[in-house]
Amino acid sequence: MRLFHAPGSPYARITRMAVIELGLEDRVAVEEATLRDPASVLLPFNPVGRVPSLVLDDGSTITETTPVLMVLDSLVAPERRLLPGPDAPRALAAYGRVLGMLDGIAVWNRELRRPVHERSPGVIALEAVRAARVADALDAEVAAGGFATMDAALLALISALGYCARRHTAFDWREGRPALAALFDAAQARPSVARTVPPAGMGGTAPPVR
Ligand SMILES: N[C@@H](CCC(=O)N[C@@H](CS)C(=O)NCC(=O)O)C(=O)O
Repeated sequence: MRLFHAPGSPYARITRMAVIELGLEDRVAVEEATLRDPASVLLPFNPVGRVPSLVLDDGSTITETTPVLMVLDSLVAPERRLLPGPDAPRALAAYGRVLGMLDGIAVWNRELRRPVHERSPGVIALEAVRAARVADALDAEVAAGGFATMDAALLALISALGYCARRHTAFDWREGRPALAALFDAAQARPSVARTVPPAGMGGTAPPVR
């Protein structure tokens, strides 16, 4: 299998961390692709052109983070799987919340990558408030003992916060959220986290957004 990613993508990072956590590095080749590039190696496999994209041995290409995680989980024993199911509603709710926060942060970041005169102050304000509101809730959940298990919710949270730390510094998520900060700092020693740290800066391989 081939997992296409971009080093700065927080969504792809979730799946790259999953490959390492699940011990699948000998079965999944992790390959870099350029984004918003008509010559990208990704486009023949995925016309959407987004990462993560997982190309299976039968030629199917699985896109979007959660379906990719479903396939990766299917390769390991049930007790090792990362995606929570409906039998674990708290973990499933946590995963959804983090993905929702990340979606909002991605919209916010996209605005900041536009030329200043093309930015929407309204969208930026809305997403800044949304991100702060979710981060406050997540900080309370962590303080109450949440996110204590290695699962997709924790990987998504570490990836979202790591994205802000390295590529979306407009969001000072640490301020007033000590539980989140402690969780994030403690996670940095895990090989899956340490080996997938995104490059600093907003640009990456993608051209500016218009
Ligand atoms: N909802 C998607 C989001 C994936 C996504 O937005 N990936 C970005 C990188 S962080 C991308 O590939 N962007 C390229 C583009 O928009 O053309 C998922 O869950 O995987």
